[in-house]
Amino acid sequence: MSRHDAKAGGRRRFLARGLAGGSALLLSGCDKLAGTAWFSQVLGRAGPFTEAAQGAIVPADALAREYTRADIAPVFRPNGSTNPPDADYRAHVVNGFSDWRLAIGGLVERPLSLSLGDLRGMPSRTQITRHDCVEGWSCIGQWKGVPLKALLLQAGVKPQARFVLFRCMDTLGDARYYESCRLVDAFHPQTILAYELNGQPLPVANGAPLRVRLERKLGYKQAKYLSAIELVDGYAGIGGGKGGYWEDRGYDWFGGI
Ligand SMILES: Nc1nc2c(c(=O)[nH]1)N[C@H]1C(S)=C(S)[C@@H](COP(=O)(O)O)O[C@H]1N2
Ligand SMILES: [Mo]
Repeated sequence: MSRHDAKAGGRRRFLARGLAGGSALLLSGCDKLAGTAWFSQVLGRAGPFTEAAQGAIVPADALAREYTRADIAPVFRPNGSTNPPDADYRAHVVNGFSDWRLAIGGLVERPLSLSLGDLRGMPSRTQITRHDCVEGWSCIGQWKGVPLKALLLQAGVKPQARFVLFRCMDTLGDARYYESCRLVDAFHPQTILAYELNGQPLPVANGAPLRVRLERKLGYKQAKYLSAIELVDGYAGIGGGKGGYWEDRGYDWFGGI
């Protein structure tokens, strides 16, 4: 088996396990499609799915697979920043996040400032999903949080807005972490701002007090330590201009799985 074939097989398995409901159907579909030249090229990509590649195969509102309680890993492996050194973040840890607020602003009709209590008081969604890090590991955990859609509807997204930007409180190396996604990903039913992991308040190592879950995307898109959400019409002027901390360092912006 050539290196290309091995990669293609990996991508097929990745795809087959990724989607709710139609897994078997998708698997056979992929097996068939794998014989065609264009699809082999897609499968043979070294990186994650780009927007065009994923869009050609599955609709934007397709659900990520959800698992059962028996599948939950005993410890959800932390990665990247696990104990941010930033002074403002340390102060939040010391006072149990009681002064912390999530700001929602930018291109919205009604900017919001929400405490953890405000968020916990809103209708929630709980989901058991698999997190896939590009470094080559996966972990299944149960997340509880507020659907981002509900917050965006409350804030009122202005027509010029095209992307949702996530601001984080941790400095990793020389820059603060940040991320962004399309509006269609932000409105996806499984996109939540999680304040609980496996039935407990979100641990510091996994992004306390609030982190994003974008279940159709790779690990680096799951921004931890949120401080603000901004609706923007582009991200070229933000950070290194590529839409995220790891994107500025060469990773694909779409990061689809
Ligand atoms: N703010 C922030 N978010 C982040 C990171 C980070 O370093 N800082 N690392 C990313 C990466 S690469 C992964 S795999 C996941 C890890 O989440 P976990 O610590 O809950 O496993 O968070 C992502 N979100
Ligand atoms: Mo990651």
